[in-house]
Amino acid sequence: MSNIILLSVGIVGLPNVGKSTLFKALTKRAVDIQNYPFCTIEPNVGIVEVPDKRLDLLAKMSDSKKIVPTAIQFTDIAGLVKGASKGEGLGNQFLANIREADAIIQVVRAFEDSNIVHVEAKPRPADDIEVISLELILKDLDTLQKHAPKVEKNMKGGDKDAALEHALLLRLIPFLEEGKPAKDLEINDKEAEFLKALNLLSAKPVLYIINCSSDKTILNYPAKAKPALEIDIKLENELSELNAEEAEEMRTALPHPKNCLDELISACYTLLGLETFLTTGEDETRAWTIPTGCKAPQAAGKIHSDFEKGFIRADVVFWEDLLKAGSWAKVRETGILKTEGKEYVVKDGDVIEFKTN
Ligand SMILES: Nc1nc2c(ncn2[C@@H]2O[C@H](COP(=O)(O)OP(=O)(O)OP(=O)(O)O)[C@@H](O)[C@H]2O)c(=O)[nH]1
Ligand SMILES: [Mg+2]
Repeated sequence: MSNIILLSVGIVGLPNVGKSTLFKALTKRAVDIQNYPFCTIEPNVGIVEVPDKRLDLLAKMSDSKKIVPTAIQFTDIAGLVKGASKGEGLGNQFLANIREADAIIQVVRAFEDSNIVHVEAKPRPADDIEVISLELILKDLDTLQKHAPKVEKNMKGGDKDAALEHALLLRLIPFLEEGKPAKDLEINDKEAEFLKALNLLSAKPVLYIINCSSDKTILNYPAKAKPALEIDIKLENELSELNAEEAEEMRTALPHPKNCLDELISACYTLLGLETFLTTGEDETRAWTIPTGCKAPQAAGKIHSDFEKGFIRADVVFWEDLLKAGSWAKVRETGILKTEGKEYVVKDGDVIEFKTN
């Protein structure tokens, strides 16, 4: 199997804020698992297609037998409570689940409903956000307290890297102690490597989902909770139970008829600095995930690991130009198709045919 990136996003938040309801809504559109044979699926793990209208259009043009979209893995994590970092509730289990995620969705309840119990008696979005962020930070401090003596020992042994890491820790620990997440610390490339190896919880990018009921007052939430999407999770879950036509009809009658779940999935992609390139042919039209700034040979390596070594060139056309022309032969004829070499940086929306040996 090739080295496909499968992003994993953990859904966190206080108990009873709508995490599982959001997870249910998202996983209604579960992918054909056969395309992702390397995944072990547990009840709280779901793999969800990344919606991409470009795929349908290109597949139609190429008369493809199948469409293979990219996917994101969501993990529904049980509610975190104050003290989780010290093992409160199911603390350690949750935190281990979060550690495996590439990014975090924090669900914040922003509506009052006396029928739905809130752990702190009443939802106060700003405080609720703080409780969760702080637990992640406290856990990180715990991790660093265990890690720092090792770094110090290596530094004393004359290890140059350890000295650099030690300097980072001298800045990072007080930063966390001020209640700031590791992701907000300004660091250089070398320090980013250390941070990556530490896999801290508060270093992961966060998307805030503000759960608001359309028929209830939306409580204020802090502007620094960014990026954020306002979603009526209960409504989205109800819509996800209808067939596509009925859901669309219901949606157009709403004050904000946009598809929030599509938006959420795309936002996760952006959050992680990822892009998509496409391949299309009679067999399949397919989307491939690459990190922003990826060069052509590495992109080829996503399709098959041998392609990276054997890379000769990439024939590239932007998806819209290909559709306008109507066929691969047409873009070749008219010179719209560009031949690119090893240094080409792949762009989101490029349709590519790789030549390899
Ligand atoms: N009115 C309203 N109720 C909601 C909404 N989202 C969730 N609920 C209700 O809130 C309750 C808790 O929802 P869950 O999705 O189970 O919450 P959770 O965050 O997974 O809770 P834990 O797993 O216990 O941490 C359920 O009774 C939901 O029906 C919403 O947008 N509006
Ligand atoms: Mg739940």
